[in-house]
Amino acid sequence: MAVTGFALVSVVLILFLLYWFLTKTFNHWEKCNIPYLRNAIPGFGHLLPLLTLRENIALFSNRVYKMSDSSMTGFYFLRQPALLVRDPELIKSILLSNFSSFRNNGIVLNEDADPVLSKNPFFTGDYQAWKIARARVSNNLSKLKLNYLFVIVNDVISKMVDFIDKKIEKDGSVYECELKKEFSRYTGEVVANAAFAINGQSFSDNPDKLAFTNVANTLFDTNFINGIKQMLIFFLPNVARLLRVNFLQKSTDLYLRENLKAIIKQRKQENSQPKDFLQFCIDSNTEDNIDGIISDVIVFYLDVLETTSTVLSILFYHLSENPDVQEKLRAHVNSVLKETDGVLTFESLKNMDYLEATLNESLRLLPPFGVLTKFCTKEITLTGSDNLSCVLRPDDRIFISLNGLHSDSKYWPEPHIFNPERFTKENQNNITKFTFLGFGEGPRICAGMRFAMILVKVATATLLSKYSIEHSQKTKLPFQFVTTSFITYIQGGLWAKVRKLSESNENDV
Ligand code: HEM
Ligand SMILES: *[C@@H]1O[C@H](CO)[C@@H](O)[C@H](O)[C@H]1NC(C)=O
Ligand SMILES: *[C@@H]1O[C@H](CO)[C@@H](O)[C@H](O)[C@H]1NC(C)=O
Ligand SMILES: *[C@@H]1O[C@H](CO)[C@@H](O)[C@H](O)[C@H]1NC(C)=O
Ligand SMILES: CC(=O)N[C@H]1CO[C@H](CO)[C@@H](O)[C@@H]1O
Ligand SMILES: CC(=O)N[C@H]1CO[C@H](CO)[C@@H](O)[C@@H]1O
Repeated sequence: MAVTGFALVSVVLILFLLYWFLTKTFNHWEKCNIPYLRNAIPGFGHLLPLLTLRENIALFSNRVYKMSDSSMTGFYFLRQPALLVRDPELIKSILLSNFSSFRNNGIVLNEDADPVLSKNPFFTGDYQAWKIARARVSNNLSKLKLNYLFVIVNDVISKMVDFIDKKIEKDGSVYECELKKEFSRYTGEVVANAAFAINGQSFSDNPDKLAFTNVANTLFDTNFINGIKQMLIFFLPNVARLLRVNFLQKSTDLYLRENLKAIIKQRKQENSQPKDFLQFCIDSNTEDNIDGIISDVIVFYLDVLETTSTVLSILFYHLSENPDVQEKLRAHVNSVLKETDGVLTFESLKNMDYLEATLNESLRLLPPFGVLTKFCTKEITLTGSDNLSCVLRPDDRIFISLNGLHSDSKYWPEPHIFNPERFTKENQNNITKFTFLGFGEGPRICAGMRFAMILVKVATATLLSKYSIEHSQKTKLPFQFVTTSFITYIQGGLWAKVRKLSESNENDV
């Protein structure tokens, strides 16, 4: 009897202690006097919809953003206090003026499980490691090098034009296509040509099983397994470390490695040094640093292939739905091209400011990364414009919702309307600083922004001067976001019809 009583008391005590442990941090925001989300679940905080893949981090942050009006909203990331920051002044402080308190992105990959990806500046945790990784990318995308890459990009887009022409010929007068898939051919081939020095077979309907294009597509597959992997890496990094979960599939890693080794060897034997991204990486690494070369190349691969094709698909979707903007943009592009006798040059891209405005407006409406996550790295007191004030300590997490900011009518009149005029020179002063974060801001702003703009401008200028992009009924509305990825993907894809402009139109150039 006494023994059972003792056991019972012990169990109750243990449960009590467990409950206390799992919830003891949950009074943090109350104590700080910051508005916060209610109903935190012991041990999980507010992450349950994310852990069960019902919502991704971007949708979650957007929902929290829309719940209140205050400069910050607290919630619990598992047991850890986390803060969604809404106030542009505070965002400026985090991304720029007080960067030293927020040096780390919230996602750090494990070096053992992901030897290559962990060297990507985006995923490096340690400040020194980040600085080195960042310098490498920046150096290797210097202006001179972009000039060389432009030649490759231009060559790839002409292959895409041939490809589309064939499709249009075969299908009759229009080619109806899923835009993300089509632009992955373009970005995939740029990566294959510029970084792997191979024909990626991206513009083939029947690529070899081992062609670059097939292997590349395994990486960002939005299947359930990848969803679980990303979820573990982002939200339960300790579990991910224990299980040695890797972001880059082993087979993809192996394929990339083998190919690169073979190409590097061949270049050495033939003593050839073409001006492409791979050669920049070879030149700036020491002889035997194959891991360094590979990781540099793969930074390029990830960011170019997936992000830029997503951005292009979103941009072209908006153009297909907004024929008046498309007409204006085409006229703008044609007038710039006219100055160089219809030939697209590296220099002429600089003059396509309306094209850049259209890109930014498209990024505003549907940013490929819907959220920025940061770790506090040094204690700091944040005070919002509404006088809310809170002390952040190292390891507290910060979230900035791009979707939330970009669709807030406080900063963007009629936020759901696609209107590139917002970003033109005349109107740029209307934009509240730090409310447009399509590329991020501050020291960790997208390291590939200039190259991304080149990729987008070359594709858009070339395609708009040859085709009209029209509405397709195949896009499923209203948008349902894919929840198994942190990148913005729309269920069922973004569709459009591509029609060749009549010769007379083309001659207007
Ligand atoms: C239009 C396409 C692109 C968009 C919208 C985009 C957007 C972004 C955003 C929002 C970030 C995070 C900034 C932050 O954490 O504050 C980022 C980081 C980064 N991006 Fe891009 N990106 C694009 C294309 C590219 C390309 C083509 C490259 C490389 C060639 C690239 C390389 C990087 C790198 C290395 C980082 C990490 C920077 C750091 O943490 O220091 N991006 N990008
Ligand atoms: C587009 O956004 C980028 C990043 O914020 C900025 O540097 C650039 O000036 C913008 N361009 C236009 C035309 O608004
Ligand atoms: C914040 O505090 C300052 C000084 O204490 C005061 O002047 C200001 O009106 C307050 N602002 C708000 C929004 O309460
Ligand atoms: C920018 O502000 C000016 C003056 O306040 C206004 O006339 C104009 O319509 C605004 N432009 C946009 C795109 O909101
Ligand atoms: C707490 C803190 O360091 N705040 C600084 C953030 O940045 C602003 C602007 O540069 C400084 O004035 C603050 O002192
Ligand atoms: C990609 C790669 O970029 N590698 C080199 C870039 O430039 C730096 C020099 O700043 C080299 O050290 C990198 O290896």
